[in-house]
Amino acid sequence: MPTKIAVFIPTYNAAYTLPIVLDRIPQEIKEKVKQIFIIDNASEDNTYLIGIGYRELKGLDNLQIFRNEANRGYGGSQKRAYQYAIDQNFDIVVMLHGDAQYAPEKIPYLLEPLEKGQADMVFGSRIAGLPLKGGMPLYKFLGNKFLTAVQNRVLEMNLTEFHSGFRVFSCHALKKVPFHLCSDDYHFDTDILIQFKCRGLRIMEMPIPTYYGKEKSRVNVVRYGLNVLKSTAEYWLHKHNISRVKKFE
Ligand SMILES: Nc1nc2c(ncn2[C@@H]2O[C@H](COP(=O)(O)OP(=O)(O)OP(=O)(O)O)[C@@H](O)[C@H]2O)c(=O)[nH]1
Ligand SMILES: [Mg+2]
Repeated sequence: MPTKIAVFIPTYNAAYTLPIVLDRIPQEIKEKVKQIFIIDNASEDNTYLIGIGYRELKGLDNLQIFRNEANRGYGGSQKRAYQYAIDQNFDIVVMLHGDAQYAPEKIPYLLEPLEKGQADMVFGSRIAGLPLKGGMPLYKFLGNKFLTAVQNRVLEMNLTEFHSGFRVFSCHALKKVPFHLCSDDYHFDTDILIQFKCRGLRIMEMPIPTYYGKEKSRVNVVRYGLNVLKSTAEYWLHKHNISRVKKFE
Protein backbone atom coordinates (compact mmCIF):
# COMPACT_ATOMS: atom_id res chain seq x y z
CA MET A 1 0.00 0.00 0.00
CA PRO A 2 1.47 3.43 -0.84
CA THR A 3 2.41 5.65 2.08
CA LYS A 4 -0.21 8.32 2.68
CA ILE A 5 1.62 11.58 3.23
CA ALA A 6 0.17 14.93 4.23
CA VAL A 7 1.75 18.35 4.45
CA PHE A 8 0.41 20.60 7.19
CA ILE A 9 0.94 24.36 6.99
CA PRO A 10 0.22 26.35 10.16
CA THR A 11 -0.55 29.95 9.34
CA TYR A 12 -1.18 33.11 11.27
CA ASN A 13 -1.22 36.41 9.41
CA ALA A 14 0.72 34.78 6.59
CA ALA A 15 -1.15 36.30 3.64
CA TYR A 16 2.03 37.54 2.03
CA THR A 17 4.13 34.41 2.45
CA LEU A 18 1.55 31.62 2.06
CA PRO A 19 1.45 31.71 -1.79
CA ILE A 20 5.26 31.71 -1.86
CA VAL A 21 5.38 28.68 0.41
CA LEU A 22 2.78 26.85 -1.68
CA ASP A 23 4.54 27.74 -4.94
CA ARG A 24 7.80 26.40 -3.60
CA ILE A 25 6.46 22.98 -2.64
CA PRO A 26 8.03 20.75 -5.32
CA GLN A 27 5.65 19.55 -8.02
CA GLU A 28 6.56 15.92 -7.28
CA ILE A 29 5.39 16.46 -3.69
CA LYS A 30 2.18 18.19 -4.77
CA GLU A 31 1.39 15.13 -6.89
CA LYS A 32 2.60 12.53 -4.46
CA VAL A 33 0.96 13.65 -1.22
CA LYS A 34 -2.57 12.75 -0.29
CA GLN A 35 -3.24 16.22 1.05
CA ILE A 36 -1.73 19.59 1.79
CA PHE A 37 -3.73 21.18 4.57
CA ILE A 38 -3.53 24.65 5.98
CA ILE A 39 -4.79 25.43 9.45
CA ASP A 40 -5.25 29.12 9.68
CA ASN A 41 -5.14 30.21 13.29
CA ALA A 42 -7.81 32.90 13.14
CA SER A 43 -5.57 35.29 11.21
CA GLU A 44 -6.56 38.92 11.19
CA ASP A 45 -5.46 39.26 7.59
CA ASN A 46 -6.69 37.44 4.46
CA THR A 47 -4.59 34.31 4.85
CA TYR A 48 -7.65 32.05 4.79
CA LEU A 49 -9.07 33.64 1.64
CA ILE A 50 -5.70 33.51 -0.04
CA GLY A 51 -5.52 29.79 0.66
CA ILE A 52 -8.93 29.26 -0.94
CA GLY A 53 -8.02 31.46 -3.89
CA TYR A 54 -4.78 29.59 -4.43
CA ARG A 55 -6.59 26.26 -4.61
CA GLU A 56 -9.14 27.58 -7.09
CA LEU A 57 -6.67 29.39 -9.29
CA LYS A 58 -4.06 26.67 -9.41
CA GLY A 59 -6.52 23.78 -9.47
CA LEU A 60 -4.71 22.22 -6.54
CA ASP A 61 -7.50 19.85 -5.57
CA ASN A 62 -5.64 18.17 -2.74
CA LEU A 63 -5.25 21.48 -0.90
CA GLN A 64 -7.57 21.85 2.11
CA ILE A 65 -7.93 25.01 4.12
CA PHE A 66 -9.23 25.01 7.67
CA ARG A 67 -9.64 27.89 10.00
CA ASN A 68 -9.72 27.98 13.78
CA GLU A 69 -12.66 30.12 14.92
CA ALA A 70 -10.46 31.63 17.61
CA ASN A 71 -6.69 31.64 17.91
CA ARG A 72 -5.53 28.41 19.57
CA GLY A 73 -1.85 29.23 19.77
CA TYR A 74 0.90 27.66 17.68
CA GLY A 75 0.75 24.47 19.75
CA GLY A 76 -3.04 24.42 19.63
CA SER A 77 -2.96 24.45 15.84
CA GLN A 78 -0.52 21.55 15.81
CA LYS A 79 -2.81 19.55 18.09
CA ARG A 80 -5.68 20.01 15.68
CA ALA A 81 -3.42 19.11 12.76
CA TYR A 82 -2.04 15.88 14.20
CA GLN A 83 -5.44 14.70 15.40
CA TYR A 84 -6.77 15.37 11.93
CA ALA A 85 -3.84 13.49 10.34
CA ILE A 86 -4.56 10.50 12.59
CA ASP A 87 -8.30 10.63 11.89
CA GLN A 88 -7.64 10.75 8.14
CA ASN A 89 -5.40 7.70 8.42
CA PHE A 90 -2.38 9.45 7.00
CA ASP A 91 0.91 7.66 7.58
CA ILE A 92 3.20 10.67 7.64
CA VAL A 93 2.60 14.35 8.32
CA VAL A 94 5.06 17.10 7.46
CA MET A 95 4.82 20.45 9.24
CA LEU A 96 5.94 23.34 7.06
CA HIS A 97 5.64 26.86 8.47
CA GLY A 98 3.54 29.32 6.53
CA ASP A 99 5.99 32.20 7.02
CA ALA A 100 8.52 30.86 4.50
CA GLN A 101 11.32 30.44 7.05
CA TYR A 102 11.82 26.81 6.06
CA ALA A 103 12.54 25.59 2.56
CA PRO A 104 9.69 23.57 1.04
CA GLU A 105 12.23 22.20 -1.46
CA LYS A 106 13.67 20.13 1.39
CA ILE A 107 10.49 18.12 1.97
CA PRO A 108 11.61 15.07 -0.09
CA TYR A 109 14.94 15.03 1.74
CA LEU A 110 13.31 15.13 5.19
CA LEU A 111 10.72 12.54 4.21
CA GLU A 112 13.23 9.94 3.18
CA PRO A 113 14.13 8.45 6.59
CA LEU A 114 10.45 8.11 7.47
CA GLU A 115 9.55 6.54 4.17
CA LYS A 116 12.35 4.05 4.68
CA GLY A 117 11.14 3.34 8.22
CA GLN A 118 14.41 4.59 9.73
CA ALA A 119 12.84 7.16 12.07
CA ASP A 120 9.60 8.03 13.86
CA MET A 121 10.22 11.74 13.63
CA VAL A 122 12.64 13.81 11.59
CA PHE A 123 13.38 17.47 11.99
CA GLY A 124 15.47 19.82 9.94
CA SER A 125 18.27 21.33 12.00
CA ARG A 126 19.30 24.87 11.17
CA ILE A 127 22.10 24.75 13.71
CA ALA A 128 23.67 21.83 11.86
CA GLY A 129 23.67 24.04 8.74
CA LEU A 130 24.88 27.64 8.64
CA PRO A 131 22.28 29.52 10.72
CA LEU A 132 24.01 32.89 10.96
CA LYS A 133 24.65 32.98 7.25
CA GLY A 134 20.93 32.42 6.72
CA GLY A 135 20.16 35.51 8.77
CA MET A 136 19.37 33.97 12.16
CA PRO A 137 19.78 36.86 14.58
CA LEU A 138 22.75 36.38 16.91
CA TYR A 139 20.59 36.54 20.05
CA LYS A 140 18.41 33.73 18.68
CA PHE A 141 21.45 31.67 17.76
CA LEU A 142 22.96 32.08 21.22
CA GLY A 143 19.63 31.46 22.94
CA ASN A 144 19.10 28.34 20.86
CA LYS A 145 22.60 27.09 21.72
CA PHE A 146 22.09 27.72 25.42
CA LEU A 147 18.68 26.07 25.62
CA THR A 148 19.86 23.12 23.53
CA ALA A 149 22.86 22.58 25.82
CA VAL A 150 20.62 22.52 28.90
CA GLN A 151 18.07 20.28 27.20
CA ASN A 152 20.68 17.80 25.97
CA ARG A 153 22.12 17.57 29.46
CA VAL A 154 18.82 17.07 31.26
CA LEU A 155 17.23 14.85 28.64
CA GLU A 156 20.42 12.89 28.02
CA MET A 157 20.14 13.52 24.33
CA ASN A 158 22.58 14.76 21.76
CA LEU A 159 20.67 16.99 19.36
CA THR A 160 22.03 20.06 17.61
CA GLU A 161 18.79 21.93 18.37
CA PHE A 162 15.30 21.44 19.77
CA HIS A 163 13.72 24.52 18.27
CA SER A 164 13.29 23.89 14.60
CA GLY A 165 9.76 24.09 13.26
CA PHE A 166 10.40 21.96 10.18
CA ARG A 167 9.27 18.53 11.31
CA VAL A 168 8.05 15.27 9.88
CA PHE A 169 6.12 12.79 12.00
CA SER A 170 5.01 9.23 11.60
CA CYS A 171 1.29 9.23 12.44
CA HIS A 172 1.70 5.80 13.94
CA ALA A 173 4.18 7.33 16.39
CA LEU A 174 1.92 10.33 17.03
CA LYS A 175 -0.80 7.93 18.16
CA LYS A 176 1.53 6.71 20.90
CA VAL A 177 2.09 10.08 22.56
CA PRO A 178 -0.45 12.24 24.44
CA PHE A 179 0.36 15.30 22.33
CA HIS A 180 -2.96 16.88 23.31
CA LEU A 181 -1.39 17.43 26.76
CA CYS A 182 1.47 19.49 25.31
CA SER A 183 1.47 23.27 25.51
CA ASP A 184 -0.72 25.36 23.20
CA ASP A 185 2.13 27.84 23.02
CA TYR A 186 5.44 27.73 21.11
CA HIS A 187 7.06 25.22 23.45
CA PHE A 188 4.68 22.59 22.11
CA ASP A 189 7.73 21.80 19.98
CA THR A 190 9.80 21.00 23.07
CA ASP A 191 7.02 19.08 24.80
CA ILE A 192 6.42 16.75 21.90
CA LEU A 193 10.13 16.03 21.47
CA ILE A 194 10.30 15.07 25.15
CA GLN A 195 7.25 12.85 24.72
CA PHE A 196 8.91 11.09 21.79
CA LYS A 197 12.00 10.57 23.92
CA CYS A 198 9.88 9.24 26.86
CA ARG A 199 8.26 6.67 24.58
CA GLY A 200 11.58 5.59 23.13
CA LEU A 201 10.60 6.76 19.65
CA ARG A 202 13.33 7.39 17.10
CA ILE A 203 14.15 11.06 16.54
CA MET A 204 16.44 11.99 13.66
CA GLU A 205 17.79 15.38 12.65
CA MET A 206 19.07 16.47 9.27
CA PRO A 207 20.84 19.74 8.38
CA ILE A 208 18.75 22.32 6.56
CA PRO A 209 19.40 25.89 5.43
CA THR A 210 18.22 28.78 7.56
CA TYR A 211 16.21 31.62 6.18
CA TYR A 212 15.12 34.69 8.07
CA GLY A 213 13.36 37.36 6.03
CA LYS A 214 12.62 40.92 7.07
CA GLU A 215 9.64 39.93 9.15
CA LYS A 216 9.40 41.01 12.75
CA SER A 217 9.71 38.13 15.18
CA ARG A 218 6.45 37.42 16.98
CA VAL A 219 7.93 35.16 19.59
CA ASN A 220 8.66 36.62 22.99
CA VAL A 221 12.05 35.00 23.36
CA VAL A 222 12.30 35.42 27.11
CA ARG A 223 8.93 33.84 27.67
CA TYR A 224 9.75 31.12 25.16
CA GLY A 225 13.09 30.35 26.81
CA LEU A 226 11.57 30.19 30.28
CA ASN A 227 8.78 27.93 29.07
CA VAL A 228 11.27 25.58 27.41
CA LEU A 229 13.30 25.44 30.63
CA LYS A 230 10.10 24.83 32.61
CA SER A 231 9.12 21.88 30.42
CA THR A 232 12.64 20.48 30.63
CA ALA A 233 12.61 20.84 34.42
CA GLU A 234 9.21 19.14 34.59
CA TYR A 235 10.70 16.21 32.72
CA TRP A 236 13.56 16.05 35.24
CA LEU A 237 11.19 16.14 38.22
CA HIS A 238 9.05 13.47 36.62
CA LYS A 239 12.01 11.24 35.84
CA HIS A 240 13.28 11.44 39.38
CA ASN A 241 9.82 10.71 40.81
CA ILE A 242 9.70 14.07 42.53
CA SER A 243 6.48 15.15 40.88
CA ARG A 244 4.16 13.44 38.48
CA VAL A 245 3.82 15.16 35.12
CA LYS A 246 1.00 13.63 33.14
CA LYS A 247 2.19 14.78 29.71
CA PHE A 248 5.48 12.91 30.17
CA GLU A 249 4.07 9.62 31.40
N1 LIG B 1 2.91 33.72 15.95
C1 LIG B 1 2.02 32.76 15.67
N2 LIG B 1 2.27 31.94 14.62
C2 LIG B 1 1.37 30.97 14.36
C3 LIG B 1 0.20 30.80 15.13
N3 LIG B 1 -0.47 29.76 14.63
C4 LIG B 1 0.21 29.32 13.58
N4 LIG B 1 1.31 30.05 13.37
C5 LIG B 1 2.28 29.83 12.31
O1 LIG B 1 3.33 29.09 12.92
C6 LIG B 1 4.56 29.39 12.32
C7 LIG B 1 5.57 29.73 13.38
O2 LIG B 1 5.29 30.94 14.02
P1 LIG B 1 6.36 32.09 14.17
O3 LIG B 1 5.70 33.20 14.93
O4 LIG B 1 6.96 32.41 12.87
O5 LIG B 1 7.44 31.39 15.14
P2 LIG B 1 8.93 30.97 14.89
O6 LIG B 1 9.18 30.68 13.46
O7 LIG B 1 9.21 29.93 15.89
O8 LIG B 1 9.71 32.27 15.34
P3 LIG B 1 10.39 33.45 14.49
O9 LIG B 1 11.82 33.08 14.45
O10 LIG B 1 10.13 34.66 15.30
O11 LIG B 1 9.74 33.48 13.16
C8 LIG B 1 4.32 30.52 11.34
O12 LIG B 1 4.28 29.97 10.04
C9 LIG B 1 2.95 31.06 11.72
O13 LIG B 1 2.26 31.51 10.58
C10 LIG B 1 -0.05 31.68 16.22
O14 LIG B 1 -1.03 31.58 16.93
N5 LIG B 1 0.91 32.63 16.44
MG1 LIG C 1 8.73 32.02 11.98
